Amino acid sequence: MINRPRVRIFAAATSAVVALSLSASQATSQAVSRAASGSSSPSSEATTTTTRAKSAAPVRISTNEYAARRDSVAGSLGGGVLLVMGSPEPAEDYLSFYQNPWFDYLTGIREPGAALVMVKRDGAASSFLLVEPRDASREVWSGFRLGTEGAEKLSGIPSQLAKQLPALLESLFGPTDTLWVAGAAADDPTVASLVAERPSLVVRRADRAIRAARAFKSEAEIALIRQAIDITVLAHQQALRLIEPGLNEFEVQALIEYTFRRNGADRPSFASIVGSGPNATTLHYNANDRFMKSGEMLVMDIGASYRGYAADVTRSVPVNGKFSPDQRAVYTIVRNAQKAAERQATVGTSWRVVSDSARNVIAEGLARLGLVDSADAQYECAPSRSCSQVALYYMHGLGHGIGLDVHDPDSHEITGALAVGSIFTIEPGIYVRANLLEVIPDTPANAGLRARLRKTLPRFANIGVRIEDDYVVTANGLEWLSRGAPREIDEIEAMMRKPYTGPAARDQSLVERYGSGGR
Ligand SMILES: [Mn+2]
Repeated sequence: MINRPRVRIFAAATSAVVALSLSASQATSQAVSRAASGSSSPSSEATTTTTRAKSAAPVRISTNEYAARRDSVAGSLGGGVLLVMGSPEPAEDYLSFYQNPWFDYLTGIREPGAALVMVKRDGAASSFLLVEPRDASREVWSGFRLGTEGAEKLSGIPSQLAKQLPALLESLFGPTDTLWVAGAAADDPTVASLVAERPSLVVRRADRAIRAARAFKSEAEIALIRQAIDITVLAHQQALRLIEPGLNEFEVQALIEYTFRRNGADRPSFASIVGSGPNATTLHYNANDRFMKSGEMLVMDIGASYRGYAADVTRSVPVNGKFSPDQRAVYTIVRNAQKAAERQATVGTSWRVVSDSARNVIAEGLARLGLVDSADAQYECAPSRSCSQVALYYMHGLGHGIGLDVHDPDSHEITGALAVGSIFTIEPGIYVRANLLEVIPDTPANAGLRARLRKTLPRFANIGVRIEDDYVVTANGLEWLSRGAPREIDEIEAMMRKPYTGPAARDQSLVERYGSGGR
């Protein structure tokens, strides 16, 4: 899944946030070092495989870890009252409930209608959890609720009934006070009415403080992301065996999402992208309802969510199982771009350096194919404005952090450089739109380029390639987490030659991670 290019959120991080980042970074670094020095033997070379035992025991995030997260956030906020609303009961009975990551991150409570209140005075913070009551007759419809007792036991936070929220806040506010809110809470009706009643209340967003804490993943979080990735890799392996000309994209999507859920994933962590032919060149295509043909490329950008944590892995393959010379040429450039980024992605490297290394490979490759005039050639993209020709084919960022959100903050966004525990995607791509000439304004300045492309484009039209893998930075280098999904041309072709003989056998090592249900 691709991030739209956007302004860096953390460019103006406060010194308090940076201080938190450094201490959290050190903690994560120690945690990962411990993990690395355990039973597995990490390789000395970046991106080569390491042996890691599949952990059979279900991973749980401890109440202590949730408490530490709240402490981190409190530490970087000024005094006042923080209100983080959980997601409400879905408006329609038939929609499944999904807890918003802001609230989930701080409490681990995954039921509707809950809220977290934290009050910070003179540097000390305390928390209150508010939940829906136990109500046997309502539970006939909605299922069991934790109630205050269950919520307190699960979260370690003193709990009361959700209806007491206004009274609780009233008792906590001073004559003039700051209300910190996060996520969608700023336009929440509860917040709006609080502000209406207390004009002296200063409302400030806590998003940055919470995202800064979320950027540094704990050992348990990394373990959960690994499991989401393992399930996603299985789905890619299954899909490669199934794909053949004449299938519909939704048949491939169905097998992918079946594989997710069957192996304990909560849901896809974003709308699965299964795009063939021209759809391979549409970045956020997810209608997934086209019949695919021999000679076309198919892009599968998919990710399982496991206990709330996201994976994000993309494979691009020829529908008929054999790369054509032109498909091979484009694929090889993208793969080489990814390799260049992998070589750069080590502790202390800025993301800009990693990103530029991949972009340079793509730029030089596009020039060799004749799709751009040169690696740094420009064209007139708007009246008296020039843009890079490379961006006609590679128009998104190199990658992003993964976590509770598929586009999660990562520590490099806070500190500017990769650190031990950074967990993220690297996903270069090249997309040759058949109608590219409609994107390039028909101006005198562009006449030469347009004439040249009229000749070159047809060969490459509708070839879309994105290769996306997931990685974590360890003290020993970069670990490639999604390595089970075939990625080199010969590996892909070999896997696609295998017949599809029905769903894979039950994977006991994945099943053992289910645990005894829920959290
Ligand atoms: Mn992605």
